[in-house]
Amino acid sequence: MQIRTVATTPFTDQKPGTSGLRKRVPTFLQAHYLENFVQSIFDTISVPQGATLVLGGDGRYYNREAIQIILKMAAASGFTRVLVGRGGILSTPAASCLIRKYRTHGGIILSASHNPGGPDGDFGIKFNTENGGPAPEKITEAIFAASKKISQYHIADSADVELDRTGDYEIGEMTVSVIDPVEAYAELMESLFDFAAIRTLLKGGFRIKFDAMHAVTGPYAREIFVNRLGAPSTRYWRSQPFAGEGAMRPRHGAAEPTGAGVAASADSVMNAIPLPDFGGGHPDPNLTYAHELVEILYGDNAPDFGAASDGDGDRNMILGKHFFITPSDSLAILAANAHLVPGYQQGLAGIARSMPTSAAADRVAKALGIPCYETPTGWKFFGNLMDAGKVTLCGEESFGTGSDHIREKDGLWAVLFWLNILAVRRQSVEAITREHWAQYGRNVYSRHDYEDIPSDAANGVMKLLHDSFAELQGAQFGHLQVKLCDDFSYTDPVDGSVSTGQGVRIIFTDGSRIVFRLSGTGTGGATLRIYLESYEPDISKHHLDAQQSLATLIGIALQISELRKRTRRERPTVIT
Ligand code: VG1
Ligand code: CO
Repeated sequence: MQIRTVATTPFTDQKPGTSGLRKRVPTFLQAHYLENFVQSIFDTISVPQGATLVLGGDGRYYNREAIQIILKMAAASGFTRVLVGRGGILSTPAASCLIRKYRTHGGIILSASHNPGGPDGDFGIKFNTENGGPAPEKITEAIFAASKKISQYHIADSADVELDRTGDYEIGEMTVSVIDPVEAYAELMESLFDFAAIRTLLKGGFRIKFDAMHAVTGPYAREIFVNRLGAPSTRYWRSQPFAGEGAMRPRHGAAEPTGAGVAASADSVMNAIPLPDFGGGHPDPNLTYAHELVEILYGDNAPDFGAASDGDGDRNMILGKHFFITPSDSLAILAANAHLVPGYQQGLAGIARSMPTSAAADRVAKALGIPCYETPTGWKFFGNLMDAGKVTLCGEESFGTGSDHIREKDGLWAVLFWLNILAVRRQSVEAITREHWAQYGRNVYSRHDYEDIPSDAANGVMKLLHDSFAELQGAQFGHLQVKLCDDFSYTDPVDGSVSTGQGVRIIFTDGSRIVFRLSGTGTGGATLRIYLESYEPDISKHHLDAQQSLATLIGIALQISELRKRTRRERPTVIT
């Protein structure tokens, strides 16, 4: 095998954000752009002898081409084997599962998660370390540093590998093992949850609807819900899941129903075929972008349970019949009911949540007598806590929930966790949530996103807030008084590393909070997120709409940030 060394010059913008490097597709299509970043990863992790790499992505536009390039670069950088999902497909949680199962030297996941795909959409790449989790900041910073001084990369001169058929292929000395992307992950799920109980629940007429949003979870959901759990499906899905574009169309050429057809159909999994542009959708499982599912769950003859996942399968949205659960509440409810689930019956070591996530989980941790950790935004901060055995469950307000079964958040895992609880408790999603609030009180919560605003305006808002810290301290707004305002910083209790600038917090004496943060996953302009939380112990007020209950806090947030004036936006792009 011939290895080519190619001279290159650095790009200055390859700084990984909250979750890897994300850019518009045309940026990634520039000559050497992907290669530079991949070489920077390999140079940073210094590939040991005999090392294996996991490789796959969410199937978005440029996934396959990028995989061929990375395979040839892995061969040139001394890997012995690469495990790649058939068709180039691996969900983020499945990649984490494989890294751990086969003890590989980490993995590369190609995804821009919930960002839209297609030729004008986004592409992304992230590196996960040997524990299966996203590379910690010290590694992403080293990769960025390497990318700024790179002068050459190495790539094998070889033919493309057949990605659509499982089996072993050679690139020089390196073996490429094309494996089933679902099998190991589905087995892990069966080891954690009571599949027999869930099967009985579904057989008894409990109706579910899972929206894969034409993203990576389609093949996983079909295998788990339909093939293994017996959820109804009008069509036959081959047990061999996704094997590349077109290879998994339903039998008899039956097209998947769309629009009203989806609602009426008895299919438990909708939008189940991964498409390179996600069918033109925005694969973000929230009330705005997963509106098709929301309409079904809030419509006539609604199913009992609805769920959706994002582009790469690590997020989840949970809905009951005419009912929405915030991800913060979902984390707390899973924790409070974990003893009902086989994989967690031995108890929880602790819980961790990202700073902007509501304190609902803290109340459960307190009741269980276990610690609750507050980390910066991004799953990479949970890894050390899980590796050290300090926490079992983790969650973020951004529809991310997971546990120490892997080192990523895990969308389908959260759905199965809920189904397992429902199979045992035999109550509705709404009844379980209301009972939870009655016991612990309700942490009323909402997030307002102002997407794609000019960076200057966004930075101006953040600067204004910083400059106002002294003035805000102790300030009175109606019946609310500011107890503390700061920019959140975190000292990792395991390795002592410090992360600063993680979001402006304004905490009131009654425990209410406003948090301001700039997104680290966007690719155009800036996205400003405002997180709002107040605590309502009074059960007679639990039925109130969150926006109504939070109106005072929303007003304060707009006032102190001068947001409307500075961004000229009258309202948020997305409210969750
Ligand atoms: C967002 C979420 C964060 C999540 C991150 C990656 O980051 O807020 O909670 O960990 O996305 O999730 P930001 O910086 O845009 O707020 V994923 O599913 O996009 O990998
Ligand atoms: Co994601």
